[in-house]
Amino acid sequence: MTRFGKIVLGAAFGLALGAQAQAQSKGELHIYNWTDYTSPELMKKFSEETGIKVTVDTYDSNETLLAKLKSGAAGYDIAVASHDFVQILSREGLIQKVHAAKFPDYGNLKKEWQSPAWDPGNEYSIPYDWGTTSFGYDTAVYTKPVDSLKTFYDPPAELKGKIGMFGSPTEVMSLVLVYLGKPQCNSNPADLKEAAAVLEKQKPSVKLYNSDGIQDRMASGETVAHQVWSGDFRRARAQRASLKYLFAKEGGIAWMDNIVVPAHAPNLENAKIFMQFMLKPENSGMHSTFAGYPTAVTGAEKFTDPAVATAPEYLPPKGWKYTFAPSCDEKAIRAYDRIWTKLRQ
Ligand code: N2P
Repeated sequence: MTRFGKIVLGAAFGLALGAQAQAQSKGELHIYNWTDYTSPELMKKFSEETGIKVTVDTYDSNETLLAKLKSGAAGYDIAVASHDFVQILSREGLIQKVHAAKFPDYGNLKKEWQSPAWDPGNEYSIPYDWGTTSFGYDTAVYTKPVDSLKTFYDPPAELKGKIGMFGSPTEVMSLVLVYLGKPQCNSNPADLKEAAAVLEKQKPSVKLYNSDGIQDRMASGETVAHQVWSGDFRRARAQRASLKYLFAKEGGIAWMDNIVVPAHAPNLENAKIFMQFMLKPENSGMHSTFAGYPTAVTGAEKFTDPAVATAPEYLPPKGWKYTFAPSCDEKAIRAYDRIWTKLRQ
């Protein structure tokens, strides 16, 4: 037998084994997602329908996701990144193109979310869900009416020492800039000085800076106010009825989270199957019910629990001002990091 023949035979044998293994299992999918953001029921449905076994690992912020992928962590097939980080991840070569516009159900995406500014042509990503960022607080502890973010940046006695802040520099900076009425992705020294001063002054009133575990801290009363994402706060409120999410007069931040595929994902085809699964209204609606956020998929509403879809946190009130913070340039990111490092000393 020629050398060539052996190789071909070897390959054929390998294929036969592969096909046999496939009959039992369609392989694996490793998801890296934010905490409290992956519905176990939905993953069960995905596995039942596709035969793909899912494992989930979690993180607390876009910065953690970025650092993890930058560190060369391999093994993840799916990650979820906010809109402003999709561009950073693609620029750094940390995620790969999936050409989502070619997926059969691509048209299920609402027109306004197709080909977004952060990913023209949806080459890298499909939107997962969107929400807003503000503060939520316990009206049983702080009983006066609240309409301003000032209550949390310059808090009254009742809230001192009991406030939770995010553990993410970009998310802490974007909201304080809204409070001050300053532009996002700001590297103007005077604006940054002002923002840093607000955060330094607030610091003695802050119990912790941590984006993980907010639902538990607010539900248990460990913190009585927290910087928080809208849908996560709804879930805390479901456990403690006196909680209230603030749509502040200064406005707020909005974000769209997106499903992306890390470079070198070991199960690229399964990752694409997952993305397509999430484009089905029924699955998207199940996700919405679990996480408490509207999604970008047409018809998902029909499958979203009405109690969730009508919750006050679910959609911002008409006329409320909110900003999708853009992806910042290096200069702003470095400036935010300096403020953050000093704040956390
Ligand atoms: C995690 C929710 C993350 C939303 N529970 C922030 N993009």
